[in-house]
Amino acid sequence: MSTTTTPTSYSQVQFTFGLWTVGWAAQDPFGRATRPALDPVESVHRLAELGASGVTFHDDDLVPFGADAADRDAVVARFRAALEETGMTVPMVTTDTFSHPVFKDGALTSNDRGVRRLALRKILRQVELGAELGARTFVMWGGREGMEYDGAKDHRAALDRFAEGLDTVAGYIKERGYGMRIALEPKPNEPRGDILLPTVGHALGFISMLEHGDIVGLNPEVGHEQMAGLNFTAGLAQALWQGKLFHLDLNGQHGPKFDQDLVFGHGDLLSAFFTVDLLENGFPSGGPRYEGPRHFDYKPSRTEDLEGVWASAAANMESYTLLAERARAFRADPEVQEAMQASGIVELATPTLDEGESAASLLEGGGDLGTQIAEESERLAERGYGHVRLNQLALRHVLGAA
Ligand SMILES: [Mn+2]
Repeated sequence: MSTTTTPTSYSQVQFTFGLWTVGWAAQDPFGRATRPALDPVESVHRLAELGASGVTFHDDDLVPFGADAADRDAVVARFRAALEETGMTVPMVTTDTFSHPVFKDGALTSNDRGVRRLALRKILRQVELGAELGARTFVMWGGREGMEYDGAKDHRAALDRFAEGLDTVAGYIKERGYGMRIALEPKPNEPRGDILLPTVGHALGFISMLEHGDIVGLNPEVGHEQMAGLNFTAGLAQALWQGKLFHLDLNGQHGPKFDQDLVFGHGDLLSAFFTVDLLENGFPSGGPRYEGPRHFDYKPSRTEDLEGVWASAAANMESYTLLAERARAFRADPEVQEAMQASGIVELATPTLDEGESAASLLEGGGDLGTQIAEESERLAERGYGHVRLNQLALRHVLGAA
């Protein structure tokens, strides 16, 4: 890593990591773990040294499943001490409602009412711990909320129960005054054949049906959208536009295949560039900005030893930092600004109708409408937009050739 691009030189950007990322021992459906389990306290120290500002975790990542109250308190006290020693924060927590066999048919949407009630208690218990540690965001990834077969769910009832569960948690957060917001994490499939709320768009639509939807937003993940062949930056942009980008998961993915969870920037690099461009520079026309942590949800590849784990954690921050530098230079480049002007990107921010103009007045103007539309279409169709030129300028900046 070169000295000018160490993550710590960009202290204004908050980099955070899930304990389950570096802590993944690399077991997969075909093979055993290739690395030993990591002590969360060691991860806090190592990540702090590398320049991260915080960690996030599922309940069971920190407190072993089944631990009694005394063991839990001891684990939390030791973890807290590590946070205080390093200055690391816990801006987000989440719940594991997918590992235990009890969740094989889902958690909040299991066909078994007893499982749904148990899931809620497990989730609410983690809300308490999150509040205790000052978390502002509570992520909910419904990894098992889904099915392998279309006939396995009554979808109306499943969506009702999903909404009921989320409203119960959101209502509790409000009632207790925790000031926390829930962020749903869409994923199209894996581990279930199909998962409910598979994309950013599905989740945004679903939130509009909730009673407490005002504190429910999104935690979009790069790879999850790309697994569905979707444009991650576009999904991120819509969540931001709707005031629903509460958190995010950065990683890398090579198109529609299993969830790779590669290092950020190691998948679709140009897409990663435009993601960082949006996060660091905002929309070209201004508007809402994402101010939260840059959170990495990746897996150090199974081929890596522990040294490789820490190198991969640093690689995420380096990728982001390098892309942020390139994105700043891209927007500041007069040639890029001119190309954006020429391509109509600036003009897109101008409302389509004039002040006081209406749909009816748009139709007025005399003459034959059919002929007018045909003539104007010919005239307006002559223009070129120059989007290819603009993309080549982006590529030059990404490659450091601008
Ligand atoms: Mn993933």
